Amino acid sequence: MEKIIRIAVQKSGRLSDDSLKLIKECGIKFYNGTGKLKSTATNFPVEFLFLRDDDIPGYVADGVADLGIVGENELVEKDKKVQTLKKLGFSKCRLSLAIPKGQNYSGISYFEGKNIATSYPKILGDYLEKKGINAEIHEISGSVEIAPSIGLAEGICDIVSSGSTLMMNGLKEVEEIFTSEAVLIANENLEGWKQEIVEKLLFRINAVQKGKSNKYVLLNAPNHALDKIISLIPGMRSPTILPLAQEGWSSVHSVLNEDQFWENIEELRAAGAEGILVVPIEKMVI
Ligand code: PRT
Ligand code: ZN
Repeated sequence: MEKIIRIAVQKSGRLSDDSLKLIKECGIKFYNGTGKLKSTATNFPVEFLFLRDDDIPGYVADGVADLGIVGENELVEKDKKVQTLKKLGFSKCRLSLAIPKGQNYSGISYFEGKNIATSYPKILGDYLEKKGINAEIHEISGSVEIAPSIGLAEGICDIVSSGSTLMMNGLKEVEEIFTSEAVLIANENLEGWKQEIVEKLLFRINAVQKGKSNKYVLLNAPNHALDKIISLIPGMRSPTILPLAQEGWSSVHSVLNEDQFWENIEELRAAGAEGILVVPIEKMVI
């Protein structure tokens, strides 16, 4: 049997595009025809299963899939035994409690004895227990935000991103109880050869992530300012210095974290740097 691992990704929804984008950025090619539930990569030993996100933690825990990409909210709610290998930085959102906007909110004790609609009974139940609040949890699978206006519940606990869904439904966010982003999860008992493939995949994901948070910086500087400028943009090992055609000037090339660039930009200019270019990096291996 050919040695390939299986990754479960969301078929269609808020995780799908970014999951597939990450896989493509890792240089993995596959055919993703509409309606297909399975696809094998052509240049990496991996097969994809396209599933509903709710099913991903269970499939990975059972070993039907070796890896999965899923939101932490879904992962914690499903409470399956899997390992989290990596935070992926996309599909960020929060799980919050919200109440009708006309109500006065006095703090978490507001919810004592109240009825709260949610699709996340476990996360909400754990939170309320930790806070010592007794409330009735009303589990519904969708359109949670309309529950208060139809008299089904006095508050809700749902995923919030921009907050506009809450606003459109006359609700206000009063407590953030959980923050979430997409994560790469794995079965807890991967055989050695599978782990080797997972390591290769993680190596690529790390290179993509590092590339995203770093920039390639090119600038021109008078030679007398080079020491100062090198100290501001030290780069991976050290910057590249190339002489310009104009006497007394050099071109400095370096790699640095985008935040570090913004922090140092004034000092760079004050030191005499000019013609500064900042270029995206596709992959970075250090
Ligand atoms: O069909 P399937 O079961 O696979 O998908 P799904 O409908 O259950 O999930 P989907 O695709 O909507 O979301 C997948 C994951 O994306 C979630 O589990 C979260 O981890 C993450 N995510 C990020 C979000 C949001 N942002 C989000 N805004 N999930 C849902 N929403 C919904 C939320 O439920 C609410 O209705 O968007 C609305 C709020 O958005 P704002 O911007 O108006 O605040
Ligand atoms: Zn779902």
